[in-house]
Formats: sequence, C-alpha cells, structure tokens
Amino acid sequence: MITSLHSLAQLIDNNASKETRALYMNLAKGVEKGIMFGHQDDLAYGVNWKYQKGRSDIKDVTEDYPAVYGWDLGGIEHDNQVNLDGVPFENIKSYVKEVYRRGGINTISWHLDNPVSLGSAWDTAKAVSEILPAGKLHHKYILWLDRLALFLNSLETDNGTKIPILFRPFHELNGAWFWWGRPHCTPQEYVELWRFTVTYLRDKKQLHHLIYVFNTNSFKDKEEFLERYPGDTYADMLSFDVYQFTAVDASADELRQASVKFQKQLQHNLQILIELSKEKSKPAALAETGLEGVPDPDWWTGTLYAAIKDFPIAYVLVWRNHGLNSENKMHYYAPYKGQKSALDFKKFYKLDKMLFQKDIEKLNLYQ
Ligand code: BMA
Repeated sequence: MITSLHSLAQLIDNNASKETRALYMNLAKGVEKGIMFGHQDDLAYGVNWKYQKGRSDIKDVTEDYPAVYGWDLGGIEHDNQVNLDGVPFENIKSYVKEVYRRGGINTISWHLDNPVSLGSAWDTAKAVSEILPAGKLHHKYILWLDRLALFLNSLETDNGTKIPILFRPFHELNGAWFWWGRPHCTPQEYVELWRFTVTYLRDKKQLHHLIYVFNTNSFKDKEEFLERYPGDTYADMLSFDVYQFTAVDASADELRQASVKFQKQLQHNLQILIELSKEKSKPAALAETGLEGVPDPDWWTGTLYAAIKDFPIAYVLVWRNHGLNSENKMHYYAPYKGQKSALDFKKFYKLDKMLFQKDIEKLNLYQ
C-alpha cells in the first residue's frame, strides 16, 4: 500500500504559522509534482555582476527564476552588517521578501564562526561541548542565537506575516571541515546542540515560521546518515549535500568517468534518503550539489537529471555563482549566459519534472 507522504507529514512545531504549515504540506505533496530547482544567493550576484535589481544568472539563461533560493547567515552572530561572503543582511531581507511575494521558497544555512577560537566555521578547534548548557561558553551561544532569532523574526511581509524559511543549521554534519563536524564532537553532543537550538528558537524565541532541515554530506550507509539524527520530533526534512569534483580542464573521457562515479554516489544516497523519507513521513531534498565551473556541457540533463529524476525529492539546489575568487579561480555552479553548459541548462529547464518560478507560482505554496 502506498500512503502518500503528505497525509502523515507533521511539523515539529505545533504552533507553526498557517503559511508555514501550508508550505510544509505542499512540500510533502509537491514531491509528486516534480523537483524544484534552487540556487544559492541567486538574486544577490552572479558571474561578473553584483546587486543588480531583478537580475539572476538563471533568469539570464532561461528567462525564468529558480523556485528555491538559498541564503547564508554566517556573521549574524556578531551583529555584522554583511554575511561571510559580503552580502548585506539588509539585502538578504529584501530578497527573502521578494521571493515570498513571487511564491518561491527561501532556505537558510548558517556558517557561524567558531565560538571558541573566533575563527571561521572551518576552524575546527573543539567548540560544541563548550556551548552546550553545561559548557563555559553557553552564554555566548545564547547571545548568538538571540541575534540569529532577531534576524529570522524580521523576515516578514509589510503587513507582518512571517515568511516561512527552510532552516538548515549545522549542515554537512558528518564531514570533518566544520567545527560541528563528526570528528569534533560526539553524536550525543551534536544531538544536544541541535535539540537545544530548535527548542530555544521555537519555544523561547517563539519563532513559528521555521521548517527544520537535517543535513549530512554524502554518506556510506543508513547508519552513518542517522548517527547524529536528533529524532523525528526535532527535524522536519531530511537532506544531504554532494558535489562532483572534476577539474575544469578535464578531458571528455575524464568528465564521463567522473560523471558515472558521481551518479553512483548520488543515487546510492538518494535511495537511502527516500527510504527514510517515506519511513518517517518527512520530505527530502538534495540541499546542495554542483560541479564547480560546470565544464561538462551536458551536465544538467546528462548527469544531474539522469541521476535524480526517479527520486521524489522536493528540491535540488546548486551553490553560489561567485565568479573569480581570491585564489584566481572561477567559483560558480550555475550557468550564466554564454557559459558552456547554458544550452543544456535550457533543456533541463524545459523538462516537465524540473520546476522553476513559473511552474510553482501556480501552486500557491503558502495556501
Ligand atoms: C563555500 C564557498 C565559500 C563560501 C561558503 C559559504 O562553499 O562558496 O566561498 O564562503 O560556501 O557561502
């Protein structure tokens, strides 16, 4: 018997706002309609441009916007004006509003600094145990959460409706690169950090417009995915991140081999994710993916779509189009006008199963 996800899906926040509940039900239902396409920082900048109103690299290529938009709040913990990638928080606020007005979806991650060393999120000095309720720096974490909550609470329409957010904190938790990663805290510590964070934001700060997205990096098996899972009453969605790593100057042969390898890993993980999604009645997503510089001209239909098309995930999001970075490297994951994979991206855009702005605005996701 097939029970559809949406008849059983239930938010962990019993007091979630009407719009948040509607979005969640639609996410659970939507998995039958197709896969929404998302892009990090899409409205803020692209390859070769910054802060141009209405612009988006995806729109330059397809004449349509993505359905899902990722934003990052790294830096909000210090009350900074701009995030870790230099995007002003005031801009993020207005992009979030614009997206909501158009019926799109906002998801937020948080590359917060290391609270012990004050280094970046990638500074792996031991920190999780220090910010838990019994730790010496707990008060600092509370201050940081207060600042985060203030910002999240400001994400509202002109008439005060809070804008639902897919919140994905402490992401890629089984990786080694972030201070909350697997080698740097025990499973119990991670779970306690997650549960404390949810409880504080939901019950103490009374934020009722958040949908909590649990997120790992690619993984070996179900056990690894669930090793640090906080429990069904602490997460609303299940997701993972996986990237294809291939040099931009790879030969056609190397690209083919890398594509096969990537698809294998991706499908192995999607299989497990979807099993768990059904078992737990929680919608699933491929929260981050991409191939930096997209050197494979058919990557979108030939690699990505071919691998994900049979899996009922709510969305797939590719990372940011920064452009040339400080190491003189082109750092981007979506095509821009004239980019090598732009033609294939147009084909990808036209696939029935891939959903962009024009497809989802009809769905009224918040009603
Ligand atoms: C990484 C890179 C970094 C960036 C970080 C947070 O994957 O894009 O340049 O600072 O994400 O957005």
